[in-house]
Amino acid sequence: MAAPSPALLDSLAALLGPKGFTRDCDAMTPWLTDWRGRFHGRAAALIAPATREEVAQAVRLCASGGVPLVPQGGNTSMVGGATPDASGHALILSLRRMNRIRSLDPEANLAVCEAGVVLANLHEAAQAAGRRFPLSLAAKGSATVGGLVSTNAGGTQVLRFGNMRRLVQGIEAVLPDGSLFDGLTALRKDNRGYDLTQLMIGAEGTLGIVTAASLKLVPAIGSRVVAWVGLATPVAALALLRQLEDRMGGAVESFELVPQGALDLVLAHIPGTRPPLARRHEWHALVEAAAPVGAPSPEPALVEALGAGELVEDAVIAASEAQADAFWRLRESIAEAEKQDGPAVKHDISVAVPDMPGFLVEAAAAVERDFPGVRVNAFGHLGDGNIHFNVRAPAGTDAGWIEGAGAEVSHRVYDLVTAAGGSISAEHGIGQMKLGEFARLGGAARLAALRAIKGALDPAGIMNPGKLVPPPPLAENRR
Ligand code: 2HG
Ligand code: ZN
Repeated sequence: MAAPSPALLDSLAALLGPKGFTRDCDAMTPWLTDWRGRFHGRAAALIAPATREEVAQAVRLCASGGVPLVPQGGNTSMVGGATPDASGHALILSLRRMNRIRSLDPEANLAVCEAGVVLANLHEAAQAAGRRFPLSLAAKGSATVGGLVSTNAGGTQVLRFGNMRRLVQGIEAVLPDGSLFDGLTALRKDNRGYDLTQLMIGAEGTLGIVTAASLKLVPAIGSRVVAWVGLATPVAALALLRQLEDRMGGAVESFELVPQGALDLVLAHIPGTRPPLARRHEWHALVEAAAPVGAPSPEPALVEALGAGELVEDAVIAASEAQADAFWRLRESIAEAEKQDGPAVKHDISVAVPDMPGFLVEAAAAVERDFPGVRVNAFGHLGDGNIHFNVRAPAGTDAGWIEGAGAEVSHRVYDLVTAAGGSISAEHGIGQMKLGEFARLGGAARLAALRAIKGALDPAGIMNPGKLVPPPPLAENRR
């Protein structure tokens, strides 16, 4: 792939103006490294179009010069999905200036948002209109709609409302040749062949640039109740979730598993945090149940359900919104606390929900036995069968561990996941971090289909190269 010529850079600068084009090192530096500081790249320029027409023209210019583009929103990828390679040939295409909510229609329960709308801003706007966009994650203050779409983001409310695939009604995107696909439809039924919207969701920017999405809204929350629960085992945790669902149905919106070790990390590194329960427990669950405006509060049902049976070792119900937020802060700070603590390898994995408790315990024992000194930190979305099976380096190890012994740990974890019929990427995508493991374990049919789709839509390979789609094996390359 080519570096942009001076003439191409001049054309882009003229098209986008000083707010939309920079080659200044200081301005570009924050966007050349991922959130975790694991991947570092270089770029020939950072472009930030303000409209879909500017995106389309910029893509057309880049396509004519064979110049790679790396789309970027909030730069919160966990897998290096928005970081360019080291060649310095790519342009970062930031969507952050496209941050308008074009419409928010409470009657239709739809919000049309540009790609750069920050998730927390969408939450606020929906709430002001008596609605809710029911997808939430720790990075909500920076993550943008385009990135959420492009990674099929999940988070802490998937249990009830599903991930982005379920919440996106349609998208608008600039395809690799610069043409504009307008799929911002309000149609609930549409059978015109392949579903391009679904194809672009989770494509990690490899098939084009998502410029806007039409997102489904649900009724605003009237009342919520948040509980912190102490438990002995992940088996008990999943059994409790099923009990709560039996008693409370769809009111249970979140059920997050937190081991004592993860809580300890948060308490050690995140200022102002306190343990919710007096005693230590091997495992904890953060539970949230909610009801729409006008419906009875779910609190009595949750209190009763937690009090029944033997599963719960101890539990506390948040007495105020502030306490509920404090419980959530504990959960949402795990990634930050783990980062501050030292090197770790992350494995964002899934297995069938009923298999997860057993997998979790057995895989942790196997990894800790085979790699002495490492510490498994497995937490997250138990009800979705998606756990962040992270493995912390032995105490005192430096960051070099990640690429060395850490890579062997990952290899082992992914083998265990694959043997259990699971996925090596449940939530964060493949990016550049998992490309090698995806090539190894993705399966011939899946990988061939991915490469064929990529080749058909982006034959020059300019869209986010080096992410998601592993190059074909060498033998096929030579043919
Ligand atoms: C979460 O669920 C995020 O908190 C981050 O997906 C997970 O840090 C991680 O591995
Ligand atoms: Zn997660």
